[in-house]
Amino acid sequence: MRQSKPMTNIDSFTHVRGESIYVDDVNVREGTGFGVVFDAPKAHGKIKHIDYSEARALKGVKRIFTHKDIPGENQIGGIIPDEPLFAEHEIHFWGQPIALIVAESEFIARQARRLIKIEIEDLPVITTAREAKEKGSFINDPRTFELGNTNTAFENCDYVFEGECFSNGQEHLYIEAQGAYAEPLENGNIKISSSTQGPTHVQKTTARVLGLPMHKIEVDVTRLGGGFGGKEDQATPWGVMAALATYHLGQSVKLILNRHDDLRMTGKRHPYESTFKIGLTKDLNILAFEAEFLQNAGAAADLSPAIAERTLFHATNSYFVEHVKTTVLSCKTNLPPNTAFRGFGGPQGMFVIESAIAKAASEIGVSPIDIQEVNLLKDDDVFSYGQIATQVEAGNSWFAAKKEYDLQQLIKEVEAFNASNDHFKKGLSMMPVCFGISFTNTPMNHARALVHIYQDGSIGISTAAVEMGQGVNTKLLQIAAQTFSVNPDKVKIETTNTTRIANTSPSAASSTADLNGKALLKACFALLERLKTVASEDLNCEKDKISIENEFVIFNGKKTDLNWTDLIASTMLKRVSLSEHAHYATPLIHYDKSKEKGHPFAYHVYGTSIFITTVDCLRGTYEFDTVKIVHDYGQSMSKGIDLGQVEGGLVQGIGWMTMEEIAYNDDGRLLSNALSTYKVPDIFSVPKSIEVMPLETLGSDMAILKSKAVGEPPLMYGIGAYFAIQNAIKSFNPSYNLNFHAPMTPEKVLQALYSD
Ligand code: LUZ
Ligand code: MOS
Repeated sequence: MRQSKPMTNIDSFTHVRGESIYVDDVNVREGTGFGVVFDAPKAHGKIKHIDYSEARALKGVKRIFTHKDIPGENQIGGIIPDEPLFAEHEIHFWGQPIALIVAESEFIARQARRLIKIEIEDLPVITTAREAKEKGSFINDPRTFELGNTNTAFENCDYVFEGECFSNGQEHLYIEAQGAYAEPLENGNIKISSSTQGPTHVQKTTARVLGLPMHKIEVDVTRLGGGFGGKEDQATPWGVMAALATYHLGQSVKLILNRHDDLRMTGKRHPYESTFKIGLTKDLNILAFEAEFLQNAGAAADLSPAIAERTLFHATNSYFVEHVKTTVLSCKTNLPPNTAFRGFGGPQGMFVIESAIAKAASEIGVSPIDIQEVNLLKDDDVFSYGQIATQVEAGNSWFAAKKEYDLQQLIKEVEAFNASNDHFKKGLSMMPVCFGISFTNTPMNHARALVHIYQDGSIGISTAAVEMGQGVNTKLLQIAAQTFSVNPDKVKIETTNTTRIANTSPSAASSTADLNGKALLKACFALLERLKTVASEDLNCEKDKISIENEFVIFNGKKTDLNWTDLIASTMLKRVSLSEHAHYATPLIHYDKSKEKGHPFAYHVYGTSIFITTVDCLRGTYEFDTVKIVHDYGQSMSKGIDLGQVEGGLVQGIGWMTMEEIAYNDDGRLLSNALSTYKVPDIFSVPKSIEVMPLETLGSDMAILKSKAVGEPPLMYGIGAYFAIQNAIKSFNPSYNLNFHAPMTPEKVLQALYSD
């Protein structure tokens, strides 16, 4: 295989020129209707009456669709069927869709929305997970992972500490809001262009709501302006609504949410309220760990059960703990159904054990770093879910970070700074990360790829991978170009389309490049075999000494006269297929939910970050001087793209831990409902320096070209931000009582600086 030259992201050119196509850029047909969703103006209640008459009478309104217009099932719930597309008699969250107004323009549809009158009889509103637990309001049954016996283990501990922990939700804030465009095809077929991570989910749910077979619905995705999990399941309703209107009107319908509607109607990362108990021996070995996670699921299941599961999978992060008992409860509240968000419950789990370690360190009078280091996972250790750890890079990344970044020197500098500054204090923290790669739901771990070599030698590739800015299309293109050893400009990545690649898993779980890339690799190898057969016939030589390099056939190490274009033409003339559709399913993985044991992950990704922050102790503001990371890329196939994922994930994680504060009032209304009231990291709040050192490793055979999944793991480096700030506070105010209530906003920092 030809050595890869570093490739720039293939979307760079159209991105910077503003020529990239998103859903809102799809050419609309004449007569297209424009949709606006009418949503619940209360968080919980009975619908007494809705008067659509004035809205219907507005000039330019085509039609208003409600649950009564649904020919199939009014149901969009994936894991649990508990979520209607349109509310019927009750509403369960503020922003829940009740109707779709379709008009000649979006402006008219918005005007019509203001003319709808609704009467609601209020019902009690639950906004927090704890309150839901007290009232017995749950999505499903709790899950518990157990290893060893925590009861007896705590008795053998020299130290036992308990505490509480809260982490807030997080808005995805994809730059491109949710949206879809549906158009009628012949015979009642419908095509949906969707901004979704899961085209099959949109297709399947549309078929269910319309009462049609799946083959009548085609879903096409060019690219997304960001997803971050927010479009894994929650891109679906908008596609379904647009298709429903198209079904009735026989016309195209476009539905693009504006930012306010999107913020109000869609779910976010799950807030978690948790309690922990940690037991250590004198030599700081964590012998036992218990946690109860209360997940604020919102008003319907959505992906909450799967997210809850991943919390348990990551509850001990990068550490080996001999005795573990962790329980998660998905609590049903009157918030929009919370959903997938980069890390998928993993970050929420890891924040709790890091909090437990911080608390233990503070009580014992050691550095958290001492506890973290003693407990790092090693080869052959067992996770609480039964998987045996192999090719563990926890210690390697940790000690590499310590050595390469000279931790002792960094600590000295922080101490020296703090000794000589009264109003600014620095804080340092370390954060190891271990993240499991695979959908935790084993049956989802498969993918297909379709490769056409056209008769002129150019190549078209279809997979289930959805490009959402993460660079997966660049990786796929690179895989094909490298495998065939052709110039990358011979290869085109087609849109993601359910008629070319069916029954797909969403682009999620950091697994998109692995699953689709492996399927693509199989398809390319199959074609390459055929091409070599043809070449051996044409050159009259042995096939096993043939290779293709730089668009020429090589025989026995020597370049022949037969080039790629001629070889393809010859293959075509010989009536040998130039197309291949290949399937890949992750080998070895399995999981038994009845025992909560198995081997759910293909492999784990590891890494370690070091944070240094400076807190302004008059204002409570902070900046990050530096974040230094050692990251386990395996053998990175695309260094620029992978670095982009690490930097982006890190900053998103810092945002979650420090400044992004979602607020609902007691009535369940979103207060942080605009970008003026919800603060995300900008260029001024990113660390002054970010250094990322690749760990020298072999990578995993289960990773595409040994290049490990990189989408989600780096987000969890951001958890270090919380503890770095906390350490700075502690050096200003030694009587500060550690608490674990993220995000650590400047307001909270200020309170902590002057608390006693
Ligand atoms: N989505 C999903 C995910 O459906 N299952 C998963 O395990 C997962 N993990 C991370 C992110 N998205
Ligand atoms: Mo996901 S959180 O859509 O990988």
